[in-house]
Amino acid sequence: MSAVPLLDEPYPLTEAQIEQFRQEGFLHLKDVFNAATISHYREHIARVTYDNNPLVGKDREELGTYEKAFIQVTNLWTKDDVVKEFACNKRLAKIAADLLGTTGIRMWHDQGLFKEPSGGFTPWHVDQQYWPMATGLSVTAWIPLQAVPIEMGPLCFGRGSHEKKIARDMEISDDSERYIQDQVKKQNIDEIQEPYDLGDVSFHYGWTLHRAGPNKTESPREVFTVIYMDAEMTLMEPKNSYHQADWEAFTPGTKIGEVMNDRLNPILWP
Ligand SMILES: O=C(O)CCC(=O)C(=O)O
Repeated sequence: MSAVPLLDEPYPLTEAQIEQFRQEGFLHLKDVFNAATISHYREHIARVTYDNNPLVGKDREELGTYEKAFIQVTNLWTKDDVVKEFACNKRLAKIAADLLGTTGIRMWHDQGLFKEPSGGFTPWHVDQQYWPMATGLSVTAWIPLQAVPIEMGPLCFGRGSHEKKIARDMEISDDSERYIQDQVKKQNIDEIQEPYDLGDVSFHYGWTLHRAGPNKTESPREVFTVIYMDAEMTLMEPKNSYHQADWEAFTPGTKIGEVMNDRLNPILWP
């Protein structure tokens, strides 16, 4: 079976699923891709991720909690045309538009997030504290390239936490893990952690609290993510050094107050 045509076919969402996403801040979807599609693109995503592994040559003992969590490579779509085909697929971009309720969707960036067999936990955090975006209309698609049982470190979400304004200025670290875990308990936020079957994809807002456990298996947890934003998203004035760094990395040609119409932010839907 050819993998490619499935990439652009719509995956219809029900009103109930859209409502659930907006209330809970995340949504876990089944059978978004078939095994042939994932295995075709996995090979290319894995090659580009390992070829650009920033941890090569580093002493594992010297790494901080965040670096121990995974190999992280961004903007794979700019490094390989086959990965670009997958990262720019219309199926996920249309789901992002339906969930955010926007007429158009742009790429913010993509990532390979590979938790090695020894990979540690991913501390609690919110993504959008890193991004100089003027509104909260951003969403990440988390796409496992193999099934992810609990012992491999799937994502865990704080239900409804995108509305709570917790730790919105905390970088991902041991401190964010401690502080957010404490707030999750104090504020009775449900922690939702589920295994992923091959073909599952989850979506979470940029302001949803999330973490992941360590990878206790003998195999790498290979995950690709695509981060989407409203096609009308404008660049806000940077409020921290991460905003400044991500401005330079992910939308360098955009000026403050402008729509992020950089060559790195193509419109993916419609
Ligand atoms: O894959 C992980 O362990 C963390 C991923 C994450 O934080 C994200 O995709 O926003």
